Amino acid sequence: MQDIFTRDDVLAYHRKGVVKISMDEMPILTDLAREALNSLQMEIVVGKAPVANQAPAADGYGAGDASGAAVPNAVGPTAQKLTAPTLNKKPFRDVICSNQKLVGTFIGTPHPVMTEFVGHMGFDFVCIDAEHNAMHLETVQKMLQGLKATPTYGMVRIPTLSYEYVSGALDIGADALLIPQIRTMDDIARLKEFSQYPPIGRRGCGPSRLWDYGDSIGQLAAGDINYTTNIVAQLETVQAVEQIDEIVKSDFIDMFFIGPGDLSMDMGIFGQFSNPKLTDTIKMLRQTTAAAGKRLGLFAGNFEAASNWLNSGFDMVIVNSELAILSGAVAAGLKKARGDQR
Ligand code: 3PY
Ligand code: MG
Repeated sequence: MQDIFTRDDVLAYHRKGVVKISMDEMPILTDLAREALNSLQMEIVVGKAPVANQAPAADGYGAGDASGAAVPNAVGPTAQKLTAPTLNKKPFRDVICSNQKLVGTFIGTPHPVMTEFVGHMGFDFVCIDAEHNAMHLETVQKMLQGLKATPTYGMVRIPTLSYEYVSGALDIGADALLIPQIRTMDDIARLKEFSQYPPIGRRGCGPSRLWDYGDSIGQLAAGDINYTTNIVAQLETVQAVEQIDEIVKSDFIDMFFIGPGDLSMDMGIFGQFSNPKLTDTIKMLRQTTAAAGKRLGLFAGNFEAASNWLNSGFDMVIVNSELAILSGAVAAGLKKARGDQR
């Protein structure tokens, strides 16, 4: 009798870095198993699979080649792709660097229930905002864990440009980092150093959540070593705007993101979102980033503004925050319930 192969069976092989599952005869696949095989780019091979695709040694590295050197367990298309943080999702790199327009929202509530809840609402990603809320990396990690069971990606806005936050937030499995308050080329150089593995930068590697606590760290040797590192840099200071021609040349930055609140404040016109000084600057930033082949996102106060920005050529919007959306919905609902009497 044929075996029945479930999604859990696929995931168990995936966790071990197996790309081609070798079986004596083709099992009966459940719909979810078929879906998981497709999304993880895995396949079932009837007969013997190549040695390199067999289950790894328990230490997360293969037994070694003839010279005794350790070889990574997984080779092939999924070798560069993450397991823990992006389970059942394609790597965020394939999304953020594609032509897909992205819609997200900031998360200000420091709890995994909120990311889990919002993660099922249909946003492409949420941005856990550790710049403006009281949450440190332990909390952010739990929030990313809450998101794991959802189809939504997890970006993290770190509070300061430091080795601890950049490397730490990547290690706990952020699909992308949003970096606020970039001002100088020195900031860009430090960001590069902190976020990229050698020889490009000096980020250390370790058995973090990003690498399944060590189980999949062998993948680091199997392809583009910085494949999982997605960096979005904010343009929200006058200094950064003045140096935009240099800043856009940063090849390790995957997308830029305008913060109109801070930018307007730095320009001395805080909150004047229709002021031509601000709107002309935003236009110039769109043109300059586009000419450099860079993607550009922008903060939107509400869904209508988000739709306008996307229709006018922006690649990504972060629509306010989950708390602001809740607040707006409650205000509108109460007004309706009370017949607009107050
Ligand atoms: C700003 O408007 O300053 C922002 O950072 C929005 O995210
Ligand atoms: Mg800002």
